[in-house]
Amino acid sequence: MKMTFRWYGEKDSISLDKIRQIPNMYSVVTAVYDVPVGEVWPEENIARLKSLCLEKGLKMEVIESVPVHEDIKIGLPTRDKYIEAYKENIRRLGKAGVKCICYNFMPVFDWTRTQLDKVAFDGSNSLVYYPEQIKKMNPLDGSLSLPGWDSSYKKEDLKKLFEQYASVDEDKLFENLKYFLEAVIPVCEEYGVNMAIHPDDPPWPIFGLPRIITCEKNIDRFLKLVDSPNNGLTFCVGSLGADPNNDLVKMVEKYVKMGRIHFMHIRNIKLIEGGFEETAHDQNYGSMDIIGIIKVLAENGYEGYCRPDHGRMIWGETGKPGYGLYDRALGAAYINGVWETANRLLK
Ligand code: DNO
Repeated sequence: MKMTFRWYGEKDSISLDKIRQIPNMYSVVTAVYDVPVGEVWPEENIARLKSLCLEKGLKMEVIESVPVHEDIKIGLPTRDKYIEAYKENIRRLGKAGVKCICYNFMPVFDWTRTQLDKVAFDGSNSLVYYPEQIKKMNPLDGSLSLPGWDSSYKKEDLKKLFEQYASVDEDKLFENLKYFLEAVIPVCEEYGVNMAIHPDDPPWPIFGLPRIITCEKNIDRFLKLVDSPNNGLTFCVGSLGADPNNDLVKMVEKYVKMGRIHFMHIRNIKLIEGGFEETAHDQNYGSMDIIGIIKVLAENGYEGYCRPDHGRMIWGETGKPGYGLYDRALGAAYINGVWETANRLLK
């Protein structure tokens, strides 16, 4: 398993100098952030990111994300031009040594939380999803701003998008995903890049928009859309784990045996009725069987990438919600410890 850390590029307040000091750090997970969704990333931007990483002894083998344009998800005729641009991005990234691209197929909204700074018993704060809060949220009234959301949307754009999605149900979304994968996976095969879809977070429909990467049945369906090893998963524990019906240890075991997990996002959440609170990564802080998951990865010789996912804000740190340095570094250290122990016990 290769340990990685998300880095938001040169504008990130967390420097590569800090990231490289986290034990066992292998690669950054980054992206070209200043190009609009659907456009081709300039080769010099990719090369610059890579050389900044290499200077610090870090690789740049994982990209999160190359975002998928909404026209592709909706299935508009204009999707073909965005798919061509996506293919070109895969080629350019593959040539630059990128091995894994994390992306998602969630309509309009990426990860969704109802509060970003819920104070916990120990004075730390973290992201939460409370059902009573989500009921009061209306994305169309223009008042919402959350870190996972594309803030460039104006109220009118959102309204239009919701109208366009009115005819897109789960089956249609699957169909559009298949169309996209059939075009991009051959390029991935040629350039040695793995596509790793990120599950929907949370794994249920929000604001009336469909969500499909939510459970074992749907992931099975997804993997068959294009049955290639390059068509795989980002197995995000906190996303899939928000639905208590998902048996994560069983799912990880199944998909790692199939060679279809390319990237692990590991974090813990505490489940509450209809929602969850993000916690420290450690097993006993939340409801996820973090140890059980890492154990099956070890037993199956997992060689893909892993990153500590969202951290809490601790020690007075402020910054991008979920993406501070300290708690994610503690998360990486915890994951390293469990991973090393699991491997030692196998010998
Ligand atoms: C949240 C992240 C997601 C993820 C995208 C991938 O913290 O895990 O925003 O990057 O869904 O496209």
